[in-house]
Amino acid sequence: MEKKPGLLERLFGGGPKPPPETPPPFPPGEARPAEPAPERPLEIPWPPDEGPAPPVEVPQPPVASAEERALAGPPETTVDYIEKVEAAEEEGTEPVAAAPEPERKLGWFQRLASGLKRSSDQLTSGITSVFTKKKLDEAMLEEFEDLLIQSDFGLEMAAGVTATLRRDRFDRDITTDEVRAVLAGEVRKVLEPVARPLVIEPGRKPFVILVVGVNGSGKTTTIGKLSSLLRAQGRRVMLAAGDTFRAAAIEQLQVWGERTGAPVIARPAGSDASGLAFEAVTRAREEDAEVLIIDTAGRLHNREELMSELEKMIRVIRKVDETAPHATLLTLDATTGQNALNQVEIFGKRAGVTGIVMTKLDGTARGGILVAIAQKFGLPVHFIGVGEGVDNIETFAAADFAAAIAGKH
Ligand SMILES: Nc1nc2c(ncn2[C@@H]2O[C@H](COP(=O)(O)OP(=O)(O)OP(=O)(O)O)[C@@H](O)[C@H]2O)c(=O)[nH]1
Ligand SMILES: [Mg+2]
Repeated sequence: MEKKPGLLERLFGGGPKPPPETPPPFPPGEARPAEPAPERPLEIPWPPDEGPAPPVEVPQPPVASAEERALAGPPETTVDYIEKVEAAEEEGTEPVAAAPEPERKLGWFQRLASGLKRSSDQLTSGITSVFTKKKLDEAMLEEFEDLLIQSDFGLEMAAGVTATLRRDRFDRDITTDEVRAVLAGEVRKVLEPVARPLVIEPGRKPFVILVVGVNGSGKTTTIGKLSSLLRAQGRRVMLAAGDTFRAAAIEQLQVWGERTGAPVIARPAGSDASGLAFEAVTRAREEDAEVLIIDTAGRLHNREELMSELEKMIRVIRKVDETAPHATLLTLDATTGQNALNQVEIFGKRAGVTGIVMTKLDGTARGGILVAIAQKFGLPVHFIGVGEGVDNIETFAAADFAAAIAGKH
């Protein structure tokens, strides 16, 4: 299979540094000792070995008025973000890549293919039942178009693939393998521009990542997986339990923090989420974290007051660092199908989403939705989630995803 030049090298190259096994003590609340810190490997004690730091009361920031908000300007656009990422990539910045060990790399495609199995099985059996005759005719093309629409690829993609087949193969012999190859090729073309790694810009410290999405879309789990990847790269990571609604949500993040060696900034359930975010960015800066990942409460994109609350959180984060959040990731549950398109649209407008993580691709036959989203919005897709475990995250790579979903193993 042909690959984008150097992609694997970019994703897997340069063996990652393991996090320190037994971090020396670093009492919570105390300032980090000022010592010269080499970029890697990490010698700075991180995280504290006494568990997450207790909540610290900080003055609540005043809420920005409408005028202040207008002066602050619109959130950063995707184009700006892509330019920044390209600049960082040119500088040789290491992207966050899912592949901590060499063994992982060996089974990479197999793991991706098994994660996408339900989608590819549905397509494969559909293709087998549509392409029953040797010569390609109009009826087969129409049925194939319907199959792609039912598999959530979107109208445009379905029409595009069918048009390619009609143009190149009409009234000629065709095998199901050839159909799969054409499908994989068309999917790849659409996905290639959006398959962009998450790059931690070196000039931004802490690099603040805000994670947003509807209820249960996989925000907290994705944060745990990302924390693990970043820690495996030897980075100092801090997490913020910005879902202050539920005690269980705070505990869930604290467990991920403990598992991955990242301190968690939390406040008691019911606290103000913006205040927590303000504290987290302040603490991450004071304590020299490289990456701060802020969890948020799940919210339906059509609940106006909850979307306003998210905007407030972003405004308050900007009071500490006007360039933050540096990445706003939207987690999308692949099992929700077409509704994901509305989520991208509204979270994109209200929260300035810079990249997508599509989760639960392992649990659905609707993986085609990722292609529909790529085609409609062109937003970067950084990762896909293919299971509940800490390792069940894959760096998004267009050609591999296309081959896996088309069942072209
Ligand atoms: N199969 C599968 N399950 C996943 C994946 N990602 C998350 N989950 C599961 O989906 C459920 C919800 O995940 P959470 O991470 O709690 O989702 P959330 O967006 O934080 O949810 P709220 O905080 O309630 O809005 C959990 O049971 C996760 O284990 C994935 O990629 N594959
Ligand atoms: Mg959550």
